[in-house]
Amino acid sequence: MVYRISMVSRDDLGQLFELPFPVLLHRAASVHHAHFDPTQVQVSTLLSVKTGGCPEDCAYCPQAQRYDTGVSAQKLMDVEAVLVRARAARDAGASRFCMGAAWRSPKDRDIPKVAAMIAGVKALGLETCATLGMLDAGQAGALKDAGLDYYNHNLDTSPDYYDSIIHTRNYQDRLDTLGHVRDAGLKTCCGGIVGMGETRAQRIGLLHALANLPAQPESVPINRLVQVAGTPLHGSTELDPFEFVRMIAVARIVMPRSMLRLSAGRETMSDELQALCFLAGANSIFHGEKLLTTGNPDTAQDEALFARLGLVPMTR
Ligand code: SAM
Ligand code: DTB
Ligand code: SF4
Repeated sequence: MVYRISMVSRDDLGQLFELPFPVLLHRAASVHHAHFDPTQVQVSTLLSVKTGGCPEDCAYCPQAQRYDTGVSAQKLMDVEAVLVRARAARDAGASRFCMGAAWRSPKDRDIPKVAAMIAGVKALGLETCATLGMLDAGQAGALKDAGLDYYNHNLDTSPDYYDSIIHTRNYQDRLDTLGHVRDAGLKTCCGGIVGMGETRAQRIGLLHALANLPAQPESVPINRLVQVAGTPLHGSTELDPFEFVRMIAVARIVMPRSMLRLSAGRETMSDELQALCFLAGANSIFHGEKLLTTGNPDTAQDEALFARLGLVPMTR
């Protein structure tokens, strides 16, 4: 469990963002080296176990039923089919397997099947993560009992930008789920998305919310918006790539012990930009041709990048 040492203020965060780029990267890399082996990057695989047809209105999401994005709704996968994919991920070098479902929240009747998936993936020796929407205390406990290591539930953005992005559940709902996750003894995977038209102050607001949770999340995914036609955020102004690196660097400095995941958005990043993200403290990627519904770099391209940079997949 990672406990917060002291409050991180918005002013502190603002000052970090304003540091000259080489100074900021040096600070972030120093923090990274003090807490992790900087040559190791965790390789995770994502699988959408229940795709599309989601009733929520998250403005970035291709799986929301209400947007015409070409994603067709599918029912919850069978356990054995999930395990086939998990075995393949393990054989391709993944040490972590994350199962995602396009739900507002799971129904209690879904939990036994999801629990069987988790137990089966865990038995393969993989670290397990699930992201299924809002949970109540009983559901969080059942997932823990099944062998779940991490639960992913993102704050997504700053509290003061949230209402521009999602209207079907509020920030407090997210904080409540994160509380149930912690109380059940699960590790928290919680981050957000940048490049949604937010200001730097709002990116700072997201990091402020994450770093000051009652316990800092053990895992922090930083997603760069994948713009999907049909979603309200399609056509958003692209974020300056150096601002994205700053986001990673500041996250690394204020959450020194968290796994920092370079998550969605890698498909449109250059190798050089990804290298800067690793230098700034990112130490996990999703591997495989697909995230949940959108594309990800080719496996061979990632392997070549690791070789060129002298990086190795983290072992458990
Ligand atoms: N339905 C569950 C929920 O929202 O909590 C779990 C799955 S949801 C797809 C998991 C996360 O994926 C979201 O919280 C969001 O941060 C990220 N995500 C979804 N669409 C994205 C996109 N187009 N670009 C970047 N990140 C995205
Ligand atoms: C997270 O923060 N990023 C991942 C994971 N958690 C589940 C999901 C990214 C999804 C990108 C859009 C898609 O592929 O549908
Ligand atoms: Fe549904 Fe999750 Fe997508 Fe929001 S992010 S629309 S809750 S699948």
